[in-house]
Amino acid sequence: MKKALITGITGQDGSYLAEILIQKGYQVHGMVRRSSSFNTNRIDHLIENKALKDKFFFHHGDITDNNSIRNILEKSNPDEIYNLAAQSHVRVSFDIPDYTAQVDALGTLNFLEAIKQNNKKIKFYQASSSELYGKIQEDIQNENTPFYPRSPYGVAKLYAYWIIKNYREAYNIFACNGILFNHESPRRGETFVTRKISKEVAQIKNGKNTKIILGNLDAKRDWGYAPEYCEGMWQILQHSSPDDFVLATGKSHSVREFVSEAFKIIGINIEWIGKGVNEKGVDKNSKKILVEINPKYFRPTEVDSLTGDYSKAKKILGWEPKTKFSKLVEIMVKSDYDLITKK
Ligand code: NAP
Ligand code: F7E
Repeated sequence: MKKALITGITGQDGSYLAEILIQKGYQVHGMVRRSSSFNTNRIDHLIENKALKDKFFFHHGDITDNNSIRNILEKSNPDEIYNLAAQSHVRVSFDIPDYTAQVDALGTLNFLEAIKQNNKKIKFYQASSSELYGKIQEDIQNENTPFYPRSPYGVAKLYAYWIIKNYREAYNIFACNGILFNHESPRRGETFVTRKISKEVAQIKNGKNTKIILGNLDAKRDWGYAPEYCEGMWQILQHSSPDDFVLATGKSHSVREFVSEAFKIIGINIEWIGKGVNEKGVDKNSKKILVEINPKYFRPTEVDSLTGDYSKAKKILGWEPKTKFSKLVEIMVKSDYDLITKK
């Protein structure tokens, strides 16, 4: 039975990847931070499932702590490691740049060193990001597009990207970068823009909220559906040689479009009036103001627009995104509405 170790297993991607690998017959080990409060809600169904007694294990640890990395490698003896752990919030990385670098950059190095010293046969997946492209140098970004990160998060992930390549070339380690564009789901953290919108639109429908306050509505992202991207992570490690791959949908939409689409799901048509920080989203029928801007959500340096070219992943791995933008928004709004109404 193959064994996989997932860091960041309590996060959006970690939880989907754990399900996918268990389904494929893996024994899955997860690294979980011992924090002040339990944060395992995305994997509780796996922890509590008695049928997974010999298939799913979690271990306390932190990727900034070399002792815990050593312990977890000894206990789990993995064939594959998926390094998904990160301080993953771009806006927050401006407030805690040092911490973000410790986790997102050096955390990756810690694992590579442990592999180099203990077992060079372990395959390693690194959660690289479209944030590497930042201030884009080409309209559509692929594996050859030059990077220009625009946040401490992006810069930390750039270190991780290059250290993966360096350990691959210097020590022949099977280490790969998945350069993933934004991917979302009902399990997305609630402070990322898509989930913030889907949750608050569902609350408005249910009468529990009256308005959504957002930052930059012009930002454009290439949004895909997270479970499909987690399947892609596995495919990247099954390829015959280690390599780097972009996973994306090839289509981008603005935050404003995401808002309009989300309100459509609950039967509201949004009309946009005003400009800049005074722009407002208004219900076309009732004329109620439903969306406003607060500059506190702006970033010191913004990534204006991202669109990925996934043709290499399609050609070599046979990977393709399936869920379209409007379906993704529908899945998220309906799931948040169900969550609220079931409470
Ligand atoms: P997420 O939901 O924020 O999950 C991040 C995970 O990392 C959580 O499980 C968190 O644990 C864990 N973590 C944070 N610091 C840690 C540390 N020092 N030691 C061990 N674990 C730590 O992120 P996601 O959306 O699933 O993304 C997964 C990975 O892909 C991240 O590396 C992210 O940067 C990257 N990425 C994401 C996207 C995207 O669109 N989602 C796109 C490209 C790349 P706690 O539960 O204890 O906080
Ligand atoms: O912002 C704008 C904001 O925080 C998207 C992470 O998973 O994907 C994610 O990073 C856009 C930005 O994601 C609000 O300014 C407007 O332009 O949802 P986000 P992100 O920064 O793209 C990449 C690929 C990762 O690797 C990261 O780990 O939306 N925006 N108003 C807002 N953003 C937030 N969060 N909140 C707002 O109110």
